[in-house]
Amino acid sequence: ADPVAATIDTASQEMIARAQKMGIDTVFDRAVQMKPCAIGMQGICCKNCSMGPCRLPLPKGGIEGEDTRKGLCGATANTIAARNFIRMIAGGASAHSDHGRSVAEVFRSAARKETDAYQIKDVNKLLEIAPFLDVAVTVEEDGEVKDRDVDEIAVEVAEKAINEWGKPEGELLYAKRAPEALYEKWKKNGVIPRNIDREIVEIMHRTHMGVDQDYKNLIKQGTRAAIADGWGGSMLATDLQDVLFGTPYPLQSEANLGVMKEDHVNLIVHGHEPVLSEMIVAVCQKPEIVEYAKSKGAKGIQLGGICCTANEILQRHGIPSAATFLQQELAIITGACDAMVVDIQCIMQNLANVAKCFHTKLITTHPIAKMEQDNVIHIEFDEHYALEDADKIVRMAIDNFANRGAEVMIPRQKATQVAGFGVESIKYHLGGTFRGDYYTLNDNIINGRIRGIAGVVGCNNARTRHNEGHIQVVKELIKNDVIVLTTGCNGIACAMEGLLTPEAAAVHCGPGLAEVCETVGIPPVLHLGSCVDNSRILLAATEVVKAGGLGKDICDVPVAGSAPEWMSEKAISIGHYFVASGVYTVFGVTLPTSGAPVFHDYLSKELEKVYGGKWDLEVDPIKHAQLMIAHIDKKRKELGI
Ligand code: BF8
Repeated sequence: ADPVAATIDTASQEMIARAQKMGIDTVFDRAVQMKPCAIGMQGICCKNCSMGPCRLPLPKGGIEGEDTRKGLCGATANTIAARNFIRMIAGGASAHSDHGRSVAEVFRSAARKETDAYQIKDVNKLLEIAPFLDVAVTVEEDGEVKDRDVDEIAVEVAEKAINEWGKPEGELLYAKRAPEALYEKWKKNGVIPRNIDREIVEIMHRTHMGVDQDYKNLIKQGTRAAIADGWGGSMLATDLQDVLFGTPYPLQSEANLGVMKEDHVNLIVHGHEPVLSEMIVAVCQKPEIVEYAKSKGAKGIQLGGICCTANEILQRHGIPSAATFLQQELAIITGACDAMVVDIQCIMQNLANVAKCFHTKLITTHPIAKMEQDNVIHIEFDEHYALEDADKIVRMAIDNFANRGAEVMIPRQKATQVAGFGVESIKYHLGGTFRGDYYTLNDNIINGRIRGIAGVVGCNNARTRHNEGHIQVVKELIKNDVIVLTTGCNGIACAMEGLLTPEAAAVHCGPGLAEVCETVGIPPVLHLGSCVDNSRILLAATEVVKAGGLGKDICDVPVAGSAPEWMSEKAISIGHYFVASGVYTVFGVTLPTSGAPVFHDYLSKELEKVYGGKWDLEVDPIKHAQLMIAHIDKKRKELGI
């Protein structure tokens, strides 16, 4: 791969070139060597039974007249594309939700006081979410209303929360956190999730050979599972993480490979669940551990994060973000990564091959995520021995410091970032006690200083130039006075570009947004955390509705969503719960629906009539942002502002 064509980031360009010189292949090289399957890309390859795979390519020049394509069983292109699409939702929703379940289980251990490694850090958040889980925070005793014991509330919240994954009856409790109009819409259309796991299982059933064959009915189940992700598994993950580890609040940090330090032990944590990374952070702060690192010749320990683990420990502790998804191999290619510890999701198997070329210890920690290569060390992380396990991992990194070769080369590039935003801090910065919580934000949207709100999120994808889409879309939005809420790898990309600083307002924003950001002292792009924290965007949008003046439902608000460089199934689930929550959502790169035009039109036109949100695809970043702005303007017009 040509390093400059592969990425806009000069630190990454240096590392790609270095890898090539050393004869080590990275994802950027593999993307050039292997082209994707044109049929699979269009979403019309069905391999759900062994009579196939049946492939239904779209004829060149499109379809004239009746579309007679069908698989052996008769499945049409629409059915196949819809099946594949909702299986992606099932994959994404299960990843987010299983993560949420792990957190809920650790939370239950903490609430029952079975572990001393985890405690309840944010009692306010616990009390705030309890009523949504049907847990009372007060009791009546002797005719008097009294506060209930917090420990008791915690145990009940834990049990009720875990119940959401598999309760035999009733409906997802958090569905009622949505604006009433949206809840009613879901109810009317029969898409309120029953429990989180069931909706995912039902997708696997419905897409089995010979079951659901109507693309509209298939996507309806996709909608129900996606809502169970966004307003269920992901939202519970976010909430319980906040209760356990603290609700994020704005703080300053740095981003990009340049956060690694030559004279420090560099320990990189990569993956998703903060249950592990929180413990690593805690151990690295212990004076005896720092002393131990010094005794081995290092000046200290430099922690860095990759992917959403980066976002989790950034938001709560200010630990710098070392890399986006596509830079993970490059972190090892610096030669300075003494250990990389991974848990689940977005971890490339090739890390093990790259680690073989250096001294880097690659450590897997999760029972459901192991690697086959023999240089990988597995230390299974057990929440009951969390600190001991974390201690073992950190010491392994320290002991490995002395084994570095001569080939250390850390790129110098890093940028300052202000991160740690959330529903609560937006309340503080753009709310006010005067007229409701989000009054200042709404007021500035109504008076036009802020044109609208965009949620720009998601992955990197080696099929498109690394970070180019992210940065161009975000810059175009803020230039046009649209405030951006970011999560996931988009957040890291924006941080690397310096967009997560208050100073970025004067340089990149339109006059209205610049004025608001400068007055309040916030960046024009607010980092809300990891991909499960997209639930924060849903709740922020709900707060906007509640604050008044901008309609009765999320679909009334001048808001749009985007994932310019998506690649994972999780992104499809997120995209779909955004759409089902009333958000116009544009994806870059490609959508696996192009081979089934009728199904594609259903997603990008018809769904809007049902939920108020719809899908769109636009590869060109500027046009992509302009589509979002046009939608925002349409909503403004409808509101008469
Ligand atoms: O959940 S944005 S590449 S890191 S999938 Fe993965 Fe995509 Fe990054 Fe986190 Ni989200």
